[in-house]
Amino acid sequence: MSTSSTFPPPPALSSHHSGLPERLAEIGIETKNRLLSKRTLPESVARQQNVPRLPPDTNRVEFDQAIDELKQILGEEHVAVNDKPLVDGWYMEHPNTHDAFHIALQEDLVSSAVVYPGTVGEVQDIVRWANKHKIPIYPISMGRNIGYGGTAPRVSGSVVIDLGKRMNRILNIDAENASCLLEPGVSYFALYEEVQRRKLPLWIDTPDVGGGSVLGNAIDRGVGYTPYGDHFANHCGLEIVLPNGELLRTGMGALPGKDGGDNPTWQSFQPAYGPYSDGIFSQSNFGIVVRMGMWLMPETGHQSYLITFPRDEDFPDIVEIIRPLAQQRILGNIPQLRHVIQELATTARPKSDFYDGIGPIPRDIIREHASSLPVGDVSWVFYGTQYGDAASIATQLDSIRAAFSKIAGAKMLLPGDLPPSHYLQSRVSVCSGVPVLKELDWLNWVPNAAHLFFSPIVPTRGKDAQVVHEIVVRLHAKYGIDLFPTLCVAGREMHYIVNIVYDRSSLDEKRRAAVLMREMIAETAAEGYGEYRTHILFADMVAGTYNWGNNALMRFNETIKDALDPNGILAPGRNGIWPKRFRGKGWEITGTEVEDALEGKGIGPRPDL
Ligand code: EUG
Repeated sequence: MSTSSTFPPPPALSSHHSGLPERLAEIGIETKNRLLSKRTLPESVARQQNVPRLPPDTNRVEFDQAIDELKQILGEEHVAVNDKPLVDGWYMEHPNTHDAFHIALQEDLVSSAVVYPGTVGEVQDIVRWANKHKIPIYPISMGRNIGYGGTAPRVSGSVVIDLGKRMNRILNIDAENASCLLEPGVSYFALYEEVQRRKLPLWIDTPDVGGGSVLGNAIDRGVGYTPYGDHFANHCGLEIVLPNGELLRTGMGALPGKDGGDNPTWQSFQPAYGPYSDGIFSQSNFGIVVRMGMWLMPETGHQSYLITFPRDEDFPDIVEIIRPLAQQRILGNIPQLRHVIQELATTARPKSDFYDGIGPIPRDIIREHASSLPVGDVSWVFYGTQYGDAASIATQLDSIRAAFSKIAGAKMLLPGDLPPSHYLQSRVSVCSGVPVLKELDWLNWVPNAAHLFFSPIVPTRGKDAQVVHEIVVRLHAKYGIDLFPTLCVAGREMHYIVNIVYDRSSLDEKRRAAVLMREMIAETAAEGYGEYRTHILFADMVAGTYNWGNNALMRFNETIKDALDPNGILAPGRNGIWPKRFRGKGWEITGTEVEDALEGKGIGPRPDL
């Protein structure tokens, strides 16, 4: 592998809140060079649409005036108009101007400006400014909601509030309570390093890649892979700027601490008294979360492993075996079940190394190459981790081995059975709370790779899993797209994550990815399955599937939205929730709008274009 530094090294955590820790510096250079050296797109192209893209219902004079006022409030240097060329960058150097993994045109989801508050008070000032000028604002914590929209506002011309750049303090780590209190700009990388620096016997919980915001991921209900992997379930206490500029603390934080201090149980008890309000501030546009408490896990022994299964048809049986193991909590974490195609992709080698034909890589070609890879010619690969002391782990592994041995040919491998470069070694880190970059390797599959997640929730039951799997397989084949399934399986449901990897330089690949998403959302919904999270461009469609009782849920959400945000300034359209000002005026994406945008028709009504 070449490590020649053709590109400047990624930013370091020591100088950038969103940077890479020193321990990953070398890997960061390799990852970046590998990804960027395969790029055929130029770093940027001239923008075709109005620059800057103005907020809706305003003109250039009003916009400039409003921006001048914002600069007076925050300081000139903390407001940047988005008028430069758009640069997609890569994971560690992502833009805050647009969606780096654009699925429509690069310019179809852009901000007018970005603002960098340094304090909670400044976030409140920005919200009041937005209400005064009726300019939509779109908060991001760090902007690494990759595959779900990144930093892009749903309404182009919104002013992005980049919270993380200047609000990135770890406000507290309480080693006795095993909890922390964080600002939006604290990444998994940063939190991990600080816990190590303080030599605390605590784990953090990280998703597959470690650059994201701990706070942002939790309020988007992301997952990780230690026993504390349900991030929203392990948060404790929020501080929120409401759309009218007021400040709210939820949970025990609503009870003032002694002498004006924080409540001593703010990070200890989640719901406190009265309605449990935190939920409505996750995956919503009802408030800007500026502080979050998070539980940390006492460190323990751990053992990662994989289990291979020989046949594609083993899939429903594997799911049936996982269910009781997960319900009994014999499985230590949320395991991942992947298809063997990902053994190829996680080598970081391009698809063209394996197959230079047109269309998806055929099953027999996957088989042929898998045969020479460490796991061999198998079909499904289960990645699990067990926790506790050595004797307990040994007992757990015996139970798990025995359960899966009902599938003929199932085989368990431990990290010592596999080479240092194998993907399982990175699972050892992730599943013990050590954030890494490894998962990005499969973005080398095609040049200019971007990815988009399809994320339905499916019962942990063989026949349900099979229904969704068949829809997904058939539609991927129909649109000629390689299928990368990663199933995060719990005792009663699984997140059936499909990673659609496409070449950003190809309008045709983008179109097929968009149609594939649209049809998968519709077909799975018709069978009763729905997504837990989605890209901003598919939010209306997904929200639209949760329509029981004449859209009772959306009408409830709209009632809350209109009460809290009468001017409709906060992240309009996020998670499919449109404030009154925008509803029914051509913003909702319910049909072929994304595909149409690829023909230059834009997203939403665009009188300014
Ligand atoms: C993954 C898992 C997710 C998600 C996006 C990606 C895993 C990728 C469980 O949720 O939303 C390897």
